[in-house]
Amino acid sequence: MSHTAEIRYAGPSPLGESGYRTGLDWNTHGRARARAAEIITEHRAGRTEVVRGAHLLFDWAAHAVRSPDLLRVVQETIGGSVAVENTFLMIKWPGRDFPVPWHQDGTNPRMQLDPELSVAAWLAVTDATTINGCLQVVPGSHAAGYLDYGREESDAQRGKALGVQGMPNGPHERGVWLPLDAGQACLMDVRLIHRSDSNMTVGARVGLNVRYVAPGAIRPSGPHSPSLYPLTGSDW
Ligand SMILES: O=C(O)CCC(=O)C(=O)O
Repeated sequence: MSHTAEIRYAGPSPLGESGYRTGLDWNTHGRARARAAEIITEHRAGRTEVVRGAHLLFDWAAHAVRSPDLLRVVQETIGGSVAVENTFLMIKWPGRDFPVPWHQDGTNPRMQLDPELSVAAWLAVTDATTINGCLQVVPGSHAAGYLDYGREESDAQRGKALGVQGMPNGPHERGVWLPLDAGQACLMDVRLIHRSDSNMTVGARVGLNVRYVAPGAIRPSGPHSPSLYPLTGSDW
């Protein structure tokens, strides 16, 4: 089933021409790796791949979303009042087919995010490399605004991801890999097109995806609005 973007929101990004920013830390390398070891131990038996709302379930994730370096830059980008709209913990296990198709974080059948008032973050809990499934982004792709998308064809238990229509099923000639060490993070415009590959190594890759919003960022498609998790400010 395909979806047409309700509002395109084409235009410049609060994160500049590339539409993304690296060089941020959400934790020390050692602490992030120690956390990853615990997560891997906890989820190994069930081979859990996606945990939605991780900030509501795990203390470490609730702390991670408010880590000072990250939150400072989020506030510089979208303003002083910040809430978490959602988080996804993603574990790519060795030997599992788990590519994430090209997509934009700020649009789905339930809502659209205003790109001036929202920003996505990806936090490396393990190291993320080109071989174990780090992100690949298309710089500047935010400028065209939201694109039409459809659900991927997959029978994986984790559910079907949303993919931008007309994108190749794999790397893109204009794509840039964003390898990160455990403890590092990147910020992305919510319209930036990005993807990741399956993990081809023998160890698990763990990442936390966070969507931050400012008041007024969410345009719901139906009667239900997501419940927000305020971090700063009093306008909620
Ligand atoms: O963790 C990944 O590999 C991809 C995550 C992602 O792009 C997302 O959840 O929006």
